[in-house]
Amino acid sequence: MLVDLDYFYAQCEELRNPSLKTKPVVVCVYSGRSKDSGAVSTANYVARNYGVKSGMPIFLAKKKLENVEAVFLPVDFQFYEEMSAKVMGILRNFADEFEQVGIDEAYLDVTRRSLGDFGKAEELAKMMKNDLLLQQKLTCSVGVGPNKLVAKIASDETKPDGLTVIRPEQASSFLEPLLVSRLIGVGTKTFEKMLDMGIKRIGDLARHDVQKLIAVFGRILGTYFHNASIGIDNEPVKEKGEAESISRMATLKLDTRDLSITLEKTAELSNDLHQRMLTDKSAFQTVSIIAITTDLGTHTRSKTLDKPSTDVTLIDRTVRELLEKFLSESDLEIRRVGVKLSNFSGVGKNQKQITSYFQTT
Ligand code: DGT
Ligand code: CA
Repeated sequence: MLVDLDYFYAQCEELRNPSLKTKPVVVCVYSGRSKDSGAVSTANYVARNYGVKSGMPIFLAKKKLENVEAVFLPVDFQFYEEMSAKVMGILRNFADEFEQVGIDEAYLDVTRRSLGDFGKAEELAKMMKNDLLLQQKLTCSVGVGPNKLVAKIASDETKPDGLTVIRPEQASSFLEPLLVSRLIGVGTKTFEKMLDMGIKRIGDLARHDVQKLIAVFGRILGTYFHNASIGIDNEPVKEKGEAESISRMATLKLDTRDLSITLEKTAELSNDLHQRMLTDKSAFQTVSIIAITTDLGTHTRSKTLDKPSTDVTLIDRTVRELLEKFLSESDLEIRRVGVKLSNFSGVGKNQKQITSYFQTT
């Protein structure tokens, strides 16, 4: 089962202000460069009816909602993370195995508790949707299928507040008419390439010779596309451990051994990491630098502090110390530099982290 919360950030906003429900609501990531610069993170379905979409520039969303009483709000990750943690706590109770993906999605393996019966799995999905609505006043869209791949695509079939059940014997006929771009791994470029090969729908992909797919996409991807097209997927639902570390890397403008040039770059990286850490409400105890030298060698130096910290100046001080040490031990020039924080503790440690949209590396 794949559970995907509907218009998640905007639904969270409606939750704390129910009067928004009837209005177009647009949640924005403001870049701060000018008043309306930035992008739409998500919008409720009222706003979507006017053509507003995730990723769209804010000024364009405003244009689409001209003369309409629309509400534009800045993102409040902390609130969405709190809601997400509550939701995931409820969903977990319905699964034999549980795997959260991103802030508002999770896979639930319900094979054992439904005894492999799709009718029972459907009942379970209805109960889960009901619990979520009663306890958190949130709606979601659910796909039930023989594996993760089919469940995920099924969850996108009916939105919002949908439930689509695809039994094993229905999987290939369900997939057949859908565009190949519905498959994970088929982005714009791959889609264009497939169109050139005469492959538009998943059924076309299924009929395409697997050896030809391998010739074009390589063995791993070619085999994956072939299996996916006929609904085969053996990936287990499994709990992902917490990220043990977070890191940021950047390429220097010039290869260098200059400490201040390198520190200028690492300061940007540590700022970014610090922001991310505050969102996770966690504290680091180990700081590392990663230096990729002109010979493409990777060198790491680490220091573990006496106690956990959330202090960005302490990151910078430790990075300086480690860089000085590295430069004194090596005579190579640095091409790419990175900062890594690890050994986390803190209240957010068991919370899942923000989706990859917001990660810069
Ligand atoms: P849905 O599932 O179609 O009803 O709508 P959402 O809004 O839940 O979309 P989903 O599941 O793809 O993404 C979950 C959250 O991630 C969403 O509420 C806001 C954020 N997000 C999604 N796409 C983008 C994007 O293109 N840019 C930014 N900044 N955030 C995004
Ligand atoms: Ca969603």
